Amino acid sequence: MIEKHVLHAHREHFGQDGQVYAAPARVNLIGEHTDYTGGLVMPMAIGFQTVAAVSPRQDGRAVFYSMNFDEEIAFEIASQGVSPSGHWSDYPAGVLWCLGQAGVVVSGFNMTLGGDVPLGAGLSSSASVEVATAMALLKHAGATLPLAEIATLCRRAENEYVGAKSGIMDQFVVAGGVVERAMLLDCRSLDYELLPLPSAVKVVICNSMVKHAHADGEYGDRRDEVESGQAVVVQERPGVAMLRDATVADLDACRDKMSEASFLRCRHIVTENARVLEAREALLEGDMKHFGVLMEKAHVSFRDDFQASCAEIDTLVEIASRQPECFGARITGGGFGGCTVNVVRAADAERFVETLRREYEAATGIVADCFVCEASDGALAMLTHRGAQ
Ligand code: GAF
Repeated sequence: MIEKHVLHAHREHFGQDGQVYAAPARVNLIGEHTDYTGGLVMPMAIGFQTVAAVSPRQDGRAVFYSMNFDEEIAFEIASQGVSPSGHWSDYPAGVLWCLGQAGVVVSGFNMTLGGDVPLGAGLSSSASVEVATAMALLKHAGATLPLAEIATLCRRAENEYVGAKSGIMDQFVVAGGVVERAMLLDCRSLDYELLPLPSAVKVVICNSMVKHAHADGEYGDRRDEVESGQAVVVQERPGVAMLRDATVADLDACRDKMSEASFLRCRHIVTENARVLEAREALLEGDMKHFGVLMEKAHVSFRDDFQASCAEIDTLVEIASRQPECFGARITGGGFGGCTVNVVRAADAERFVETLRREYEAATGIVADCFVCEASDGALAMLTHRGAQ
């Protein structure tokens, strides 16, 4: 459906037929702010999509057209340097730049980008654009790359071109997610395991409608606090190469050598890595009650130690936790607004959404957007399935 829409827009805008490539959004079930210290995360791809339609042009130029912004940006591929402008086009242009850095020769093209991923909601609209662009440009260039390289390249575009200091979770699951599976990703080795999600539960995402400012400010501040705490533990504790290797006892032993903020942020991460492993066990045993308890603990740690929640999100989590059909609820994504993720009994998902929306509006005056989701294919699996049709 979205693909047809984007193909149509491509034809209207460029007067050419295009080839389409898609990438989903993602939600993280548990494992927040652990990715950039080599930790563990458990996200899944979800059914929102960015679609990139691409067709060749002969003059060596890159032309990106965004349906969302109804705007075009064009430049000579050969002259492209790192010149981010705080514009939507930084994301696809960053991917083009990284492909060039990786030695992939991309000739002139027209690209239309469209889709339905909610922007700024914490569902990774940026990784979705990056991965869709990478898939389209790789095909256009007649090149292929394995999952880990696609994810690394797209992360690099975000870190080095756009200037947002994110980890690798979003790009990895957006590229590599699989239908009906959550992904346990080790962000140090990039090894991953696909874990079946019971069909008796649904994942409900609820947008607090409080926007987070991802590329600037608070995410970067938290990351700086974490990294300075990590530097202390690595220096002080033998065998600790990254925060991933540290225990709470290691942190306690270094507490007076770091700021209180760094100590608390690092404690969140160390305990969160342990919760992800426990959540894996719970999923494998089909014990959603235990999974839900871990989600609730993760939220408390995010709120109190990481201090990156906000009043509206806490209200959503508190309302959700009171509902008998809800196994667990927590903030998801970078923090400071955005969405909550809720694991609920499938049969009662719609009722859960109604209650959550009604009570949230009564408490805050804000009407939340809620989505009942299933784990979807990532960009690579979508391509494989399309090829097989
Ligand atoms: C954002 C980042 F992009 C991810 O890399 C990750 O750090 C996440 O916030 C927090 O877990 O989505």
